[in-house]
Amino acid sequence: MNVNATRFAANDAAAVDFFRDHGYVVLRDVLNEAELDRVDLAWDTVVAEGAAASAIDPDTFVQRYPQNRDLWRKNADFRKLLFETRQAEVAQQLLGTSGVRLFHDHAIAKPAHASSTIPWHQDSASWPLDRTGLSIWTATTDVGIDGGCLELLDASHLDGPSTPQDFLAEDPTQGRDDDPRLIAVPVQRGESVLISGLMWHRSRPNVVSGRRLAYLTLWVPATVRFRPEHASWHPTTNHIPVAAGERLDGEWFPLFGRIADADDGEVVAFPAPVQTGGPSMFTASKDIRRHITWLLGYAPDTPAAELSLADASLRVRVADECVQRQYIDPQDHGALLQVLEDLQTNDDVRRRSVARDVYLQVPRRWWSLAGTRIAEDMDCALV
Ligand SMILES: O=C(O)CCC(=O)C(=O)O
Repeated sequence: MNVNATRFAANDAAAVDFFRDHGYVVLRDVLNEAELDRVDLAWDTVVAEGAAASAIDPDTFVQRYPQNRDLWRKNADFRKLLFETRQAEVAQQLLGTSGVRLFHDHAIAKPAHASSTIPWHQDSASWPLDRTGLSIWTATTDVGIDGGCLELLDASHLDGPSTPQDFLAEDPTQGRDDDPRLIAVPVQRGESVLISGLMWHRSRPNVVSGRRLAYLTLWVPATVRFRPEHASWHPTTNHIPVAAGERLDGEWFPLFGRIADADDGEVVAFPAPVQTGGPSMFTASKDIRRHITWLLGYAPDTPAAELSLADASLRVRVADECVQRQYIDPQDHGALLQVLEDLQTNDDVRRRSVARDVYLQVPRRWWSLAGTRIAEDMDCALV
């Protein structure tokens, strides 16, 4: 595999050319030592609060919910990292615009020997926006090739927008591994990887040591417009106060610099996700609810609150019914109950802490234990 060996100082003008040509660039000192320490401390606080809110121990919380979003909205240190560092200025410089908006921030941990693969994807395929932008990815430790570093397809931003990737539908080990453009981007603490929203990238598990914490801020040109049909499933859509087609605005998307009509650059349009009929990350929660509604014989329009998995007796009814209809072996009754409880916890953690089971481990277990067979029978019954 090719390994990146090119890095620039954050204020080096040559970085702009490299970014334009390659779709990524590694920069030193976007965040200084004190700011990196602040990321680590703030992350520990956010994790401790999220774990306590859902009565989970912090290590388990990070393993199950390695991605945590909207950090600057819930933590004063992450707020400082957004407003008092050079991240916005660097984003603006690389995008070549008079201003940028934050789309959102987040962090992804890959604890040693307890993480998985984030499959190949282009970030801006899941942004409900009409322009691409860039992400600033900063790890707070050295991250080597086996430590869960970013892997990219060099210059693949020039391929343009592709169909949004469905992490539940695709085998994460497949895809683009044979592409000769594949390049690993190991980093040292204090280096940031900036990637175009159109860049194909992934990260594999951290199989060495440490917790591999990456802090990310996602930036878009200040002229960007809301395009809901592009990716209406993205959770930030709920925070966008403007109408479709209008310029992005609102307190969730702070503006740095200014909006200049002259910056109205190239519009990107992504095709809609492909529906394969199998499990899909775009519809997983709704699909699982439909499975349960059908399985228990409720009307399709039954309000979600009446079929809440927070109700332990409902979970038992689902598992009993699956045994009864021979969707599962009786010996898997306990495993299915655990999946149902974990689905409920995922939902609880997402609502309380905006943290996510980024590898979709629990929905995968639902489909492999019972969901696939329920869906098949449901489809036959509905024909
Ligand atoms: O941090 C990682 O492991 C992957 C990040 C990534 O793929 C993303 O945020 O789009």
